[in-house]
Amino acid sequence: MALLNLPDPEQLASRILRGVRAAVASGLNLLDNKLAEARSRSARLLASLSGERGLKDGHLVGVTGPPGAGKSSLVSSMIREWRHSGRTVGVLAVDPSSRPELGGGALLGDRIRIKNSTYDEGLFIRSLANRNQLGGVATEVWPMSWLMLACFDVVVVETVGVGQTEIDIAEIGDTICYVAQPASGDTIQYLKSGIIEIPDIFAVNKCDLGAAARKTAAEISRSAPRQDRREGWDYPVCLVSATTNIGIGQILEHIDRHRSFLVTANLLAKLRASHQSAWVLRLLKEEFGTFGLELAGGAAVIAQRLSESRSNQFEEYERLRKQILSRFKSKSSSSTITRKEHSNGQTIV
Ligand SMILES: Nc1nc2c(ncn2[C@@H]2O[C@H](COP(=O)(O)OP(=O)(O)OP(=O)(O)O)[C@@H](O)[C@H]2O)c(=O)[nH]1
Ligand SMILES: [Mg+2]
Repeated sequence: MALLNLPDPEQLASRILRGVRAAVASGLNLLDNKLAEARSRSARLLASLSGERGLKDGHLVGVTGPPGAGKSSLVSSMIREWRHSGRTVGVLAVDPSSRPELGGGALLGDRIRIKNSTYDEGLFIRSLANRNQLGGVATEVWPMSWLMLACFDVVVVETVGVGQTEIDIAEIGDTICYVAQPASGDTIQYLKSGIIEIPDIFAVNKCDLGAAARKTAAEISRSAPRQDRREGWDYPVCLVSATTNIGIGQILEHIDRHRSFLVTANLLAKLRASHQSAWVLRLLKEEFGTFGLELAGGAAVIAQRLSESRSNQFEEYERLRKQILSRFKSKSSSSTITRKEHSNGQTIV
């Protein structure tokens, strides 16, 4: 019965590509559905969407940083500017459900919603409770952001930086923006950790507070040089204030400049393809475990196959899934035969 309620993926894709908001919402629900049939339809949906926009359009921006740094306020201000310039925006706000002060609900998007309260066709916000950590944020969020990329010019994923999620966001976004809280222990911790390697742009928010913000910006600028620095990119550190609207234009310029940098350096398509492969692997592992991956040749072989695949990776995911399932079946039927032989006494000497 449940299958009857699942949408036809190809029809849904064409409605999403036309920007029908109800279709976007229904697509996100499908991606969120863990039933086997829903997963298969999700892969078909993503494959249909990818065909149109591929690996080159839109901009996927990850915004991360410590709790209360002003990520949502900053995203709100950025949305206003983007909408002014006529760009459409989709937002996924990931809320760790373990934060009791937020009542465990999905509330991060609320501040954005309140600030941009007038109804706007060109803005779509979805709050996600980070329901479980199985597979991390990226497994759930990446396909959703991919779907939104099919119909919005800019897609923002906001996550609270709590260790692993920062690593996860690096596997989702084209451009990662870290929002720092002035004079905060979190930022110092951050600078000391290897996570400093992840962001492309640093925004020290609340610069209306004065010296504390300038000091934090200087600390970030002075911090250890990145080992994996991308040649040609300058990792800007800027002072902004979301509430008084200082530096918003500047941060948007950096965000656009980073995208142009990726395109010019021929990195955007590669980055997205590697994010896709990582997601396919994670999903297969979540669904079938290490044993399942072994049935398809093991993680290294699958990663190789995905990187060499000329076809769409979502279709490749479907093929791998079917391959693993059929090998599961043949394994279990061959073990049944062995048991029968034993019970017949034929193999017992
Ligand atoms: N003074 C000042 N306060 C700010 C600024 N930006 C945000 N705030 C305040 O900082 C607090 C947290 O802002 P949020 O935008 O909810 O921060 P967040 O990082 O999204 O918080 P979480 O999602 O809960 O982690 C709020 O009280 C904001 O009003 C700013 O530029 N200056
Ligand atoms: Mg927030």
